[in-house]
Amino acid sequence: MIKKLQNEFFKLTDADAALITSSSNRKYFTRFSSSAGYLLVTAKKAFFLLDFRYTEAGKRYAQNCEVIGYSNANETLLKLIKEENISKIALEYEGISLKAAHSFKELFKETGVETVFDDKLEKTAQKLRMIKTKEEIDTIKAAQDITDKAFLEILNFIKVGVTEKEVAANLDYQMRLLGADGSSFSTIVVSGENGSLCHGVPSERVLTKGDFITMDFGALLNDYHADMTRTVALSYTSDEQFKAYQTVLKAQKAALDVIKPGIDCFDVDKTARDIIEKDYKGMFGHGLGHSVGVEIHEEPRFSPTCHEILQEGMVITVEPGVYLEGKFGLRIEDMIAVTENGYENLTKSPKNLIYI
Ligand SMILES: [Mn+2]
Repeated sequence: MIKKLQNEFFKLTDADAALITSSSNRKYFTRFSSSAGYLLVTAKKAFFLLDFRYTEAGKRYAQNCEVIGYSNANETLLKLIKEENISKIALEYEGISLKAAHSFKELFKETGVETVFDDKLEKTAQKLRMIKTKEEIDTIKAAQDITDKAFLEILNFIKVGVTEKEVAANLDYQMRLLGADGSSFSTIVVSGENGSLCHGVPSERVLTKGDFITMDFGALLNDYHADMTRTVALSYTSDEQFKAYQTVLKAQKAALDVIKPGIDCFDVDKTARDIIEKDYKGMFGHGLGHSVGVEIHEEPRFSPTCHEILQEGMVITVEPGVYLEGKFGLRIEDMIAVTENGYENLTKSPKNLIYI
């Protein structure tokens, strides 16, 4: 990954080094996750500065870089800058605080080193991260496999009388038992009238007959995220619920049908949105999907504002929903990988309406 960054970035810039501070880019380029650290990249070399908590593990697991332990980050950075004859350093654009950007600028100025504030480093990293390697896709597949298995398990747990919180806890537990490192994000379980809260927090609400139960969850594995949503019905559905479900399913299938390299992300979103808007105007207020990788939400997106063109190797969710305020809501989410001629659906769970 670092080789790719070196090849792409130093063609675009007159900086002779890049300082990567965001945890997601550190993780992406070194395959090593840490809560703090600095990755200094030049055209030929890469140094990963880590504090005592991570130095030994970093030396063991971080890839394509030299790990250097530090007790004083600034001193170690300045020493390296001198040794490598660096005169101009690029910082990231997003993922760095204004405070950190200013203090780096001041620090570097002391030694006559210029700081570059543009978005080239950011954009290069983003472009690389959009296209997943086979190894990355295999990791996401393994994470999704755990997620699918946890879904089958939870179907045995859901019954009248259990709470949303209990369902969420059990989903998390099942994913852990199946080998996940954790959950990709705080598991969402919303039921009944809570279902219209797309990203609602699981509550003490007790499941009752006639509920739609929406579960949005995913396993985290080796720093890669899985993400899926299913809505199931407890015992029975009203005509209104049934119709809404069929509409969302139809919209999702239609969107999936247009996915292949060369298609504008906007058009995939529009395909699903047009179907839902016909009967449920204004009730599908979020984007159709987002990419996943070392972060749960990455670029590109299936949304009314994203005009990125689909390419082989992108991994994106397709998650239409309908939310009737204070009544019920539902969402169906699959995660797909764009292939040479179309896509592979990484989510294997059934999506015809399940009654428990
Ligand atoms: Mn999602």
